[in-house]
Amino acid sequence: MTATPASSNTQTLDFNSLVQLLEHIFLRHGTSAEVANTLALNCAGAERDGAHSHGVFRIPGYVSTLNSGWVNGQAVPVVEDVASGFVRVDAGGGFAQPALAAARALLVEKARSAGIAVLAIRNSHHFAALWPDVEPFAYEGLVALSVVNSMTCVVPHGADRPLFGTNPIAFAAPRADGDPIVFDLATSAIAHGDVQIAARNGERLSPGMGVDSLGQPTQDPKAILEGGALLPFGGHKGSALSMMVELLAAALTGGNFSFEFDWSNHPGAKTPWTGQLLIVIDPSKAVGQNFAERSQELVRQMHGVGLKRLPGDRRHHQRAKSATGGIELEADVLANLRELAGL
Ligand code: NDP
Ligand code: PYC
Repeated sequence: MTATPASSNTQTLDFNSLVQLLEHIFLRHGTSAEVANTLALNCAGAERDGAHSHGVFRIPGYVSTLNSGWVNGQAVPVVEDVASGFVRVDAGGGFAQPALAAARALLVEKARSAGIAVLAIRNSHHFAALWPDVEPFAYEGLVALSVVNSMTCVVPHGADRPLFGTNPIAFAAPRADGDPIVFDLATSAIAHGDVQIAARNGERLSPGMGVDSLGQPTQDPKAILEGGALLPFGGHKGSALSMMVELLAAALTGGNFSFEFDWSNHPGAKTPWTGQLLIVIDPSKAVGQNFAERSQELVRQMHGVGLKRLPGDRRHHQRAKSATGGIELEADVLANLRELAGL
């Protein structure tokens, strides 16, 4: 494992070294080798791309969850071929990413033959960024959309108590010249992970993100975390999207709504036990010009009207930077990871 000092309080690791370190942690805390590899690649990829709210910041939460017995780190997903365009997976109370990996080949085969295919994952825990689940499809020329619901912490627009999760939506589409177009956004005004990071760093939030335990607007992340709640982004519009995520990721898959699970008997549990839906489309079935050329034209026009940053650009830029300069971690964070790995 190579780590070089970047400055007095940061160290730099290459991607494979970080993956290995994270694999050690997952294995040491009871996952199978396959689950350890899948989660380590996911988490290291998020850190590499600068998606800090779902990179190594999440490792203590994974560990406390595994230790609490809330998630099955050894689960073997059961894949069901339901129809020409529909695949179901029972994740067995394990993580969603191994369930996706187990069903992926069948899903792609169906999308390529039927033009569109749905993957409905249930009985699953998703604690990660969502873009890693969709981006690889776009590199294969497919369009992919995914939604996952999380845990009750968002007040629906017009209500006075939390019900929805932070419920992200991720989308990926190929384009002719360049990285795929990818966006991945929580339907809450801010991801729960970013509220935790702000609280840790003693920062205040922008207005309109959350309420305190009395339902009063607050910019204090601790007040949101300690009995308060988040708001949807964009008022009634984000709230409608969050409702859609609950319907697609839970009602349609057979998973739990964000308000349906009770982890109170598992102190340390952090991973939402819900469901996830993916829709994969083969654009070669559509009429007209090559889709990737059309998406490139859209990007060209967006740049033409002055757009400097597409969604996904920041992550792709950070990925390229990490490939040459390595992944920088705070020395105390790296020391904690090594301790969790027993190294
Ligand atoms: P952000 O608000 O940081 O970003 C949302 C999207 O907008 C990204 O695609 C981002 O691209 C893009 N973007 C951001 N700023 C700009 C800009 N100025 N111009 C153009 N595009 C921009 O993400 P969220 O805080 O909403 O979510 C963070 C993460 O949390 C996501 O990965 C999400 O999946 C995850 N999450 C996971 C949950 C789970 O249950 N597993 C629950 C909730 C959230 P870029 O990536 O390049 O910055
Ligand atoms: O950041 O909102 C979030 C989140 C919930 C579950 C995993 N991440």
